[in-house]
Amino acid sequence: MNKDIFNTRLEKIKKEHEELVQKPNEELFSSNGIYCKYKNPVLTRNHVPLHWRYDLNKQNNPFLMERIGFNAAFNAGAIKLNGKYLLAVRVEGNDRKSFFAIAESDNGIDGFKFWDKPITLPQTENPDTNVYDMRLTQHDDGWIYGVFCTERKDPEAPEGDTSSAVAAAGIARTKDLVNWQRLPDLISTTGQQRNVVLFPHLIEGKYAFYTRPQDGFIDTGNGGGIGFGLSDSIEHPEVKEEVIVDAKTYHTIYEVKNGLGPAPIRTDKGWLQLAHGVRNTAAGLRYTLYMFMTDLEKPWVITHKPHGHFIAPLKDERVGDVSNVVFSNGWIVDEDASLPEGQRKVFIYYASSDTRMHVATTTIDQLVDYCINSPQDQLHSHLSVETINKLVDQNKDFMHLLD
Ligand code: M1P
Repeated sequence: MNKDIFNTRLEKIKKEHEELVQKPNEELFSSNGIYCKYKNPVLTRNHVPLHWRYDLNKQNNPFLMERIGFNAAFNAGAIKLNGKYLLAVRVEGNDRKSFFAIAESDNGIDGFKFWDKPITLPQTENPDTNVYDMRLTQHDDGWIYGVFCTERKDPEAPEGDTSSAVAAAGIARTKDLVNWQRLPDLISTTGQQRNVVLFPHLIEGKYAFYTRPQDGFIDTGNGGGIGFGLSDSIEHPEVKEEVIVDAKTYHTIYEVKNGLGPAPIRTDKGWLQLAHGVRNTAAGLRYTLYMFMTDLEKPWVITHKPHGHFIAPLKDERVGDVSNVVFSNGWIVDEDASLPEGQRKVFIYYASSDTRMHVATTTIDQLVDYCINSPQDQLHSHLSVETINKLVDQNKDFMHLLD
């Protein structure tokens, strides 16, 4: 009897998992023309390999029950390596601990499959309680760096406070995403850090980091804004001074806080930057993605910044563990994709509501056009109306196109 349960369940579980992993994705029509979203998420908790979840020995597990449960697969770093699209996924167990695992696809839009085992991340002398949101940077020095948030209980927390935590930027490096070397956590003088991103080149001979200084674990307090600072060394990373690249600002989509997404993409017009912005609402925090461009020589200076959000949570994306959130820390510029000469495809990987991963595709040309030609946020309603009216006037001679 138990043997039947085991075998019946095994066949069903295997079939469902295989169908999910093999499910073809479908590009959706984009009315904004800036990027295309896709019908299915590229990764969910159900993609987690069966051999991480079930004890497959019938003797030990006659009911074929899940022994280890997984809650979410989200906030993935991304890189293309040896012709494969790879995501360094934040996988979260039912125990709330997240860790990193690599998922691989041949085309970047479907067929993502986890490698055999999660990443074994070496520890510093102060072990991480939780790790998440790895940004991958292919650096000129030949290493691939993973910069992530490491969270530990606040040693200053008063007795009975079992929630207060300290966030810092952990750093590890690898050549193959399998074997990782852990470096010390980034030291910064501006409080806690999350959303830290390593810039791919040295600046003035130093390692450069985008940062997000914050006073507390959740609240950025007097800190906040996307910062930028230099470190003499990567083996002893320390940023002594941070300049603010993009400050949090009243009545914007990044009023409460913001943070850089993946490492920026170089174009001949400047660095393309993707970030998340957070605002408060009666229904809680709302996270959207926005873009800006920075100067080629001074990647801490913004040159263009379209108004408002670039990607917002829509439909099913709006609901999950932490609802009304989109978050991105990974994108891939595809040098090999079959586009007309000179055009490069971009795969933007984003998570919705701290639950699952999606992809959106576009090109460098579209993103540059979007950044340069979209109006800026003028910070007042009447100026937004002026901006709209300017477009309406410009369209005067073309209105017949809408007949
Ligand atoms: O829950 C939404 C996001 O919250 C944090 O981001 P930030 O530090 O900008 O508030 C992170 O925990 C992130 O992982 C999460 O998606």
